Amino acid sequence: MKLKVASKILGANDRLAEENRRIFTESGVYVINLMSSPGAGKTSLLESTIKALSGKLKIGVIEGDITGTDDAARIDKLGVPVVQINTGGACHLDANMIYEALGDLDLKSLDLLFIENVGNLVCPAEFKVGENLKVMILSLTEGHDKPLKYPLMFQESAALLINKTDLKPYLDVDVEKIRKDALSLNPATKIFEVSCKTGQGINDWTGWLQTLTS
Ligand SMILES: Nc1nc2c(ncn2[C@@H]2O[C@H](COP(=O)(O)OP(=O)(O)OP(=O)(O)O)[C@@H](O)[C@H]2O)c(=O)[nH]1
Ligand SMILES: [Mg+2]
Ligand SMILES: [Zn+2]
Repeated sequence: MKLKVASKILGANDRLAEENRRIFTESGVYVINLMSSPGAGKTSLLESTIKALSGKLKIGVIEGDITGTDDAARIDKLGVPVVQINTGGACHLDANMIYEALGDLDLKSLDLLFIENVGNLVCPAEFKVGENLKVMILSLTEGHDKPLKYPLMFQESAALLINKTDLKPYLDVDVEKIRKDALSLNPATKIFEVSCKTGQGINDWTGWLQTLTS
């Protein structure tokens, strides 16, 4: 009985995600659902990406947080359209939350929309929101054991950004193991080693984004 209820709820979410997908396609906007643990660098990556693609792609952002507007304020400073969703306790975004935010964005004016999910390495990967792709960040400070402990997000993501590479000299972390385990879970995943602090690797990432949206 309990399993039946859970699958019904997911079914309803999937249907609404399809509706969001239809709206995005009609508007000609490419949508990326960006996921990671709290603090891995989602907003920092968006800041670096927006700066690097300024004048090349028109970017918008939906920020998801349990509470507060700090992340939206960071994006707003860069002059990019942004909507903040507060989930009021929920630890992931779902399709309905995104649907309700869409009225506050001029989708037709955008090439690329990022949805920054709530910081959480587990359930954001379970919910479609209408995105073209899911992308995740793992920062080096989280450790090399994460792909095998939290496999779903690695399986679901078309790209994995390994962030905070500037901290490598200070950490006992095996980057090759992260790569190997992530590829064993999802052989098609694209891996980028980046530092949002130094800018290392950001051009490879934004180059890939441009191929997706061209
Ligand atoms: N050393 C270093 N610090 C980084 C890097 N990227 C992000 N940070 C720092 O990590 C902290 C968290 O970064 P955010 O971008 O806010 O992380 P987030 O994933 O958006 O966090 P939540 O939205 O709270 O889940 C900040 O203090 C950043 O300055 C990096 O490449 N190197
Ligand atoms: Mg953030
Ligand atoms: Zn959740």
